[in-house]
Amino acid sequence: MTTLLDLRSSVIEGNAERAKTLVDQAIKEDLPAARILNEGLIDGMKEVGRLFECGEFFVPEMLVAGRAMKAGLERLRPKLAASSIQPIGKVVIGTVQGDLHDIGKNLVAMMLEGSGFEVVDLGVDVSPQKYVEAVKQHRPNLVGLSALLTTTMPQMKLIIEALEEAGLRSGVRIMIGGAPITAEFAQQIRADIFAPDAASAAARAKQAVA
Ligand code: B1M
Repeated sequence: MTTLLDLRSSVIEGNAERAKTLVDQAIKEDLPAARILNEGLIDGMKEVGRLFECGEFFVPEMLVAGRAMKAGLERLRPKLAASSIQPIGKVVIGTVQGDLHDIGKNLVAMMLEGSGFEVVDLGVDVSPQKYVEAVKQHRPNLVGLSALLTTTMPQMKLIIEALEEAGLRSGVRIMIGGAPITAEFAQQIRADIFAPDAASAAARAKQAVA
């Protein structure tokens, strides 16, 4: 499918305007949102990661590719969220302290919205204290933690401990994810749910509140 291949290239080239236009075009062609997401946007970003790993791309290229992916995702948001009616639960989500990666987290947030959750997005670089305050304020069913760096993974444990110390742990389910996160790690730090991608994050969150 040419549109999806062009969309993938627009992410790799970091062309945000073209990414938006191509998402619009794919929607007009009636392509399913999941294909636009997976074969266009996510595949493009995977290639960017590969090019970075083999030294062909550097941080600036990753950054512009990230912006193009975000621009495309924003365009796709209404289609991803189209199925939601009444909120089935509330999620507080963020990227942990020290970590600025937010594309995967945004995608998870959109899929959760699309599955009917009310989502409170705390953004990136979120401290344990900020999570504690957000849980007190919003009383969510679920707390979502995202980390993309091996150096920021330990923050997840600190957040869980902070929620325990504040007496809030038993009232929420904690879901974690991000490229370096595994089910074993989730078990080690006593998170309740691990999800390897946005689609399973939404499915597991739904199971958790059922
Ligand atoms: Co960064 N970066 N980066 N980066 N970057 C990675 C993560 C890296 C793997 C690249 C590499 O070396 N191959 C590497 C980490 C290595 C490691 O720790 N082992 C890396 C590095 C080293 C860095 C810097 C340190 C580089 C530097 O400055 N020298 C720096 C750190 C900055 C910081 O955070 N403090 C840095 C910076 C950046 C940019 C700012 C340039 C940019 C981020 C832009 C942005 O997010 N707004 C960036 C990017 C774009 C990447 C790569 C290329 C792509 C990440 C991405 O968006 N993927 C990435 C390489 C890679 O992943 N292959 C890389 C697409 C996204 C849809 O997937 O985020 O995995 P992902 O999310 C998935 C799942 O993981 C899961 O669902 C999502 C959708 O399916 N998921 C969850 C995510 N969160 C979840 C939460 C859940 C459940 C599932 O529940 C709550």
